Amino acid sequence: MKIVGENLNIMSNTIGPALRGRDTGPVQNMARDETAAGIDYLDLNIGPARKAGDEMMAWAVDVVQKVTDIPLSLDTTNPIAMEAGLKTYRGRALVNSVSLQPERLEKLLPMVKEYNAEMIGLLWGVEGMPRDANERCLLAVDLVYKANEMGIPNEDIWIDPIVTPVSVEINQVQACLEFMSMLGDIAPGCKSIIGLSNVSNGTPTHLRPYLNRTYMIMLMKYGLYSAIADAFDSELISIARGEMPEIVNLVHRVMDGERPDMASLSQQEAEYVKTVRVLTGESLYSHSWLEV
Ligand code: THG
Repeated sequence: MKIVGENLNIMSNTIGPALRGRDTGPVQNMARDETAAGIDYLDLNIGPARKAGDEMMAWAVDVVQKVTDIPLSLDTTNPIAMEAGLKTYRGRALVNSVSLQPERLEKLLPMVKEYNAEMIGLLWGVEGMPRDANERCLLAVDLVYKANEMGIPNEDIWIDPIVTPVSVEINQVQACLEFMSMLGDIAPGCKSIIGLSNVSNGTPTHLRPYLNRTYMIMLMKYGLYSAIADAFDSELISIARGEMPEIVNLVHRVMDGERPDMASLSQQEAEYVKTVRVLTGESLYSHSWLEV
């Protein structure tokens, strides 16, 4: 599995001011540290960037590509900033992201083609957030068709079903799992990607990695290709690299209905099992789910 490092983002307390103040040091240090952590892509997230977004993105791409060779995912909702980033970047970018709103499609699909980029197809429709797996399928088919019409092949499209916090709506957490199990049939050859940390938004910081790691393993059962995730969660990176097959296997067995004897498990195994039960909806989410 591929990990796209999420840490270079404008919401961060150190990176936000550095991006706005064009302060090279913190931005390049973060790019170096994420690269050293072993990620596969680096998400460069400047947000909506309404004010001079094009200058900010061009500057950020320039300073980041001086210190790392890993491919960049350009993350902004501002199409002018996106184009400035594509112009500046020497590599093959991942455009993050193209949703189904007509004005975004019209601007971004030709850009993906012109700059020979790859794209994240975000399943956000004209009416907003899809409500279940079926609505996600309809949006995915529509988006892939429109990208194909523009000459963008399935292999260059990474579908993002939009992950939402477990503390908000457990049905949406399951809808993404169900959608992932159908994606191969409805859009053969397309890749998949999720914003993994979204699932633990609103959860106490020290508990977030449990939800993130377990949900990634659950999605891997259905062939998840990549996740935008915390580059500094070393256990998560190990899982993505296939270095923790026993834990992956345990999570998948519990998803299939196996009920292991909790007393026979290590603490680590027990934590994964409890977390699967929260994410399948079998146990109710509360901040103390690991203790019960
Ligand atoms: N899909 C796609 N792109 C995305 C998302 C997605 N880009 C943005 C986001 N979602 C993924 N990136 C992040 C980045 C940081 C966090 C969550 C998702 C995060 N940060 C901590 C916080 O806010 O508490 C810490 C911030 C910090 O670094 O200080 O949770 O879904 N295509």
